[in-house]
Amino acid sequence: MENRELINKLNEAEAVLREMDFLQNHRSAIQQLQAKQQNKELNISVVGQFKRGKSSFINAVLKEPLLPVGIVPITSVVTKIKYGSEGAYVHFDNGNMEKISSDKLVHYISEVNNPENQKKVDSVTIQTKQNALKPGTTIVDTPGVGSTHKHNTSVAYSFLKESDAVIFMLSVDSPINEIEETFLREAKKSVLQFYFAINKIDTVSEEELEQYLAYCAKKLKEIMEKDNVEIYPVSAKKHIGIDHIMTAIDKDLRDQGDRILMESTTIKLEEVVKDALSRIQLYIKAVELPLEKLEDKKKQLNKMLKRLDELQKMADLRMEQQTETLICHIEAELQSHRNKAEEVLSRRLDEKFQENQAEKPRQMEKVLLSHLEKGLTDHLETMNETGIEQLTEGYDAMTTQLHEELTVISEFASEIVKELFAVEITHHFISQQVSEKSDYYVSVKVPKASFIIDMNKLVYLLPRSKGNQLILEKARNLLQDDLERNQNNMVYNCRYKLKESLRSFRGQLQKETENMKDDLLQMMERIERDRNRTSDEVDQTLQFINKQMKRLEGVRAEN
Ligand SMILES: Nc1nc2c(ncn2[C@@H]2O[C@H](COP(=O)(O)OP(=O)(O)OP(=O)(O)O)[C@@H](O)[C@H]2O)c(=O)[nH]1
Ligand SMILES: [Mg+2]
Repeated sequence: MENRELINKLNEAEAVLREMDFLQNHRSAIQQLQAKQQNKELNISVVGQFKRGKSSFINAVLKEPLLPVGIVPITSVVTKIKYGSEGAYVHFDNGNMEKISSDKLVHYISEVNNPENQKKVDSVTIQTKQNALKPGTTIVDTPGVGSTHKHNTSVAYSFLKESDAVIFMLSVDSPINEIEETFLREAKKSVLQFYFAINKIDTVSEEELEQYLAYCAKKLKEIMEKDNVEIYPVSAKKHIGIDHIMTAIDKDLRDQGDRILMESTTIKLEEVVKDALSRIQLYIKAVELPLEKLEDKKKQLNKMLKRLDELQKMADLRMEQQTETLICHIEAELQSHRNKAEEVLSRRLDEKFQENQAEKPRQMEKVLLSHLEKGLTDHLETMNETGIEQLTEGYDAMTTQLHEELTVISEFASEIVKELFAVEITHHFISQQVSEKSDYYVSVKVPKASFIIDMNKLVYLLPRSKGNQLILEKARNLLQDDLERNQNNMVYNCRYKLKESLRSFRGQLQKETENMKDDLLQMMERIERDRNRTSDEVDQTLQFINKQMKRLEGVRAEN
């Protein structure tokens, strides 16, 4: 398709949508595409799971530490870096814009300073004269997907729709996981041009890197359904490989920039038009229904929406039950470890006691305590690892289930529409899974065991056998107390982490179902409003909408 032709299609789609008041979101999506196409603006987004080094990578490209980086999820808003006279601008959700100095960036971009994007920032734009950037090309830092900060994931997912090329950031310290796979599968629906960067190569040997690259190539070809994928090993920290990937991207943009932009715009135009058409079809079907039938459908819809509420409540309840079961399981597992530790360590204390009976109480105390300390530390570490393992497994199972529940609910909603009006509408769900051990920010800590035996000084003055006996008893008590205290602590931490996750799952589940319900109800309301007009008016509206639909179908057919 020629560029001119694409611009004509965009104009045609915009003109059609302009006349349809219930499709104004679709219209503004088209307007954005028009502006990008006209100004030849290309967005290259750096995307991937959190902490893979996306912001560090952009800093390395720009050769200056412009963006905040860190070991916890950092980037919380989309940050666009373009060529232009130096300056940083914050764009707020309400349309306002504020110029800020670059040392203030962190106040808006970072999760810590702007948690859950409380400051309601839509995006931040940084202009720089850095020659790594060509005019018209915007490199975009996006929040990482998959962390417990769910809003970061949604922001990254929605920005895919504005991306023309994607630098997908992976890192040698982790195999490609489900979060990344799901994200990639979604990304390839909206973006055609991919560059895979494998970061942090400074942390592995050449041999390990070879292995990792071979693994990645195989896995990525499978996910992308391609015979070949281009992979670029880099170290953002040590500035290795940055020029290589950027030169490749530059060359592609120089040689094929127009084609990349056109193809990308074509995909996006198709997505918007397809969605708009399904909504028009639904509208027409509903308007054409005889009034009593429409009443009937409305009743059915309300009934089904109630069922949607029930589904949500059931999912919610299941999650809660699962959390409780998991905690009980972890508790039991820790208890059995604790019993074993107590048995083993008591026996060891007894043995040491026997061996050192001839020693003075002070020496006996030293021997017993040093054995106790070592033994306790080992056992507590094992207990802690077991706890984390169980938690990770259980958490994994829970998130997988949540995703399944969400899919069921979403399919149910689509079914409602299909059954009532015979129109396909898809509700898009973001699937997330937090599965890595390193993802536990509320870590299960091993509290230092306290090894001070509060011995009455008199014990040292008692006859050797009596004094030693007392010291053994104290050491045994200490062993029990310490195991108990630590076990309680570990269970408490697991419970806390799980409850927090449950709270955030719930929020998401509720939000998604509410959105879906609102969407359906609004549609229905509108149809009802139109139905209250005279039949002539309705006929006219229908004729008009049918005409508009044909025009929109025309835009689609030639794509
Ligand atoms: N060793 C090593 N560490 C790196 C490299 N690149 C980034 N890091 C470290 O990885 C951590 C995460 O880096 P960021 O750049 O903040 O990662 P991000 O992907 O932008 O993270 P989010 O914004 O939370 O999604 C930081 O501690 C960086 O110092 C690298 O090439 N080598
Ligand atoms: Mg970042």
